[in-house]
Amino acid sequence: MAENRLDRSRDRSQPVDNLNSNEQLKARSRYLRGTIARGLLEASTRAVPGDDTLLMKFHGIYMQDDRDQRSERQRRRLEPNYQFMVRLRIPGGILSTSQWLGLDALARRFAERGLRITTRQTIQLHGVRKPQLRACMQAIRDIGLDTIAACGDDSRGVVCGFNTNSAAVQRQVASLARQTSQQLIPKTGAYREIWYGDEVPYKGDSEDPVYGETYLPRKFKVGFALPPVNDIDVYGQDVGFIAISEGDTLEGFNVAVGGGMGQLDTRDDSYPRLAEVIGFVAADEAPALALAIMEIQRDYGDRVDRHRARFKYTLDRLGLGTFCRLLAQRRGQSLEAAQPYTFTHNGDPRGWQQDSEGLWHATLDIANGRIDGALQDQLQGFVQSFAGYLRLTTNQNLIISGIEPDLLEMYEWRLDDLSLAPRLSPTLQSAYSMSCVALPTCGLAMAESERIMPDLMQRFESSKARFGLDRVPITLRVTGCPNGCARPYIAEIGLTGRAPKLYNLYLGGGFHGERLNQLYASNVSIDKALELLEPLLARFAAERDDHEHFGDYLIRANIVKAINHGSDPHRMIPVKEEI
Ligand code: SRM
Ligand code: SF4
Repeated sequence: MAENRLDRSRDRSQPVDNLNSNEQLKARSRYLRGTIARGLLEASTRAVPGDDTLLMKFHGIYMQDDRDQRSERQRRRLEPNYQFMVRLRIPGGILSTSQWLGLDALARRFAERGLRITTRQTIQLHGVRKPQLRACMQAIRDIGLDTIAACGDDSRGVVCGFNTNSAAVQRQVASLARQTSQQLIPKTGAYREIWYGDEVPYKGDSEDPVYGETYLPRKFKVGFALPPVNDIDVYGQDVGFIAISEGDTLEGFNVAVGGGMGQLDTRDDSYPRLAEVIGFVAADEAPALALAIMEIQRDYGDRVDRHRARFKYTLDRLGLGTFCRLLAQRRGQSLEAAQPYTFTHNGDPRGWQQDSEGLWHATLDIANGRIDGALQDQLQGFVQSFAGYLRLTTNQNLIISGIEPDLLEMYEWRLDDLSLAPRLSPTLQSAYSMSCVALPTCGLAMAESERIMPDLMQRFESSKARFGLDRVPITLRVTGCPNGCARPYIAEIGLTGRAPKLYNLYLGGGFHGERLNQLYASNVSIDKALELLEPLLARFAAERDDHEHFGDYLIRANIVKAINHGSDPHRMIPVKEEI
């Protein structure tokens, strides 16, 4: 092997026999083709064959079934209500008005649950049926978008934060996020061949020279944050770029590596981890650096035990020093020392914001990112006569962006006319709460998440109000299983589903996403979780220091212990490895 790889990784010259079944499937898929094209034509079922469901993820598509209907359909001896979730690739979350209207039309024509803004600032369409999948994918192409690598063992949607301090820096960082996505996505002709029906000559091993036939051991996530705003939760990314700027000049990025949320409650060697800052890189080198890090994960990631295949585990196995040495070898130089920065904000801004060039932007609060029914119509009505652009956020909201000052009043009226104005001023708690999709579409959900949020929010807000805490933001995130799709392990309060109606309660995360929380109670109902929170909120209200956050208080009061797998942003590690 070229570089003394660890033995659970892949030597590309060797067969895949000893690797896990996903690796073997990728290797025999002819660069993500499998039998997808044939399976789509099979009229006797609304499903696609087993192997193809895995391969289709690389194309941004998940096979699901309506879990609310499972037992009834089983009783009637019908196959599950199979349907597909289509996830778009929208690096940085920016859409033109015509793309928004195109997606809106697509959702009405092909999907069943409207549009869903995700925690990685893209759109998911749920409930697309097999016979319409191709038409749906071509309609997505026709509005200038695609779904390449929105899922699968590859580089996922690249996220980019939002900061109005310098519009020039914002533009540069957003552009680098797009370039990074473009550089990191798979290049196989399978996508065009299967979904668009293009005739693409098969190029064998040059189909995807960077990835090779087994792609990555697991998903890989890159994000760009613009301090002091940590809206993207940069420490939750496999690779996080933290913009360092002076006025309108983007100096470069501090680089954080090894973040990730997913864990299995059944394995001690599985854990959420925060990314660690390892150095600084010039701005235009960011896409190439992301690629170099991804290639290390490709070569050193665990391809035997899929549960330990994420980059965070590779990093812990290699050790940070060895990883930095490898990176320096591949780049031909070490990273420079990390530069100082601070995060003072998490979540999205509420309401109207003016940027450094005078343009206005407004965050519309979209509860859990779900846009259907009346809300879908209202937004369609607004966007039809809107001259700016749209920005999806990693907190599942929608920002209407780029409004000229002389049009501001007109848009305020328009939002009012369409009953959208209240979304500019959600309750403080709502702005800091998130939940994942979970039931009925997510095949991995063990408990409800999105659907319990309205009730949970109301009860939690009443609790806070009882102790005079209604003006104190507390990050609250709920997921239907331990995978952590709403990044619950960095919230001040995290609830993760364990079984129907039962959750693990985690407390003490850092308000700015800088500290992991800790398990406080296992397998509790929502009622019990709220009951456990009551005395803590009471103590917090009575003993709180000025501007102290709930998570910080819980640590100070020794109610939970601070833990950090990974980085403490105040402990930056300027790594100067010799080549
Ligand atoms: Fe996720 C799997 C939804 C962000 C960690 N995630 C899933 C699947 C596809 C379930 C499946 O594999 O069958 C869910 C589809 C549900 C549905 O019906 O739509 C799903 N994840 C989501 C979304 C839609 C949650 C949301 O409510 O917005 C987010 C889509 C992001 C996107 O646009 O790309 C979403 N998922 C995340 C995040 C947050 C992030 O990336 O910032 C995480 C934690 C960060 C991380 O990756 O560590 C996350 N999702 C997972 C995992 C656990 C990965 C792990 O390392 O263990 C799984 C399960 C897996 O991959 O095996 C998963
Ligand atoms: Fe599904 Fe679990 Fe992710 Fe929620 S956290 S969307 S239940 S995989």
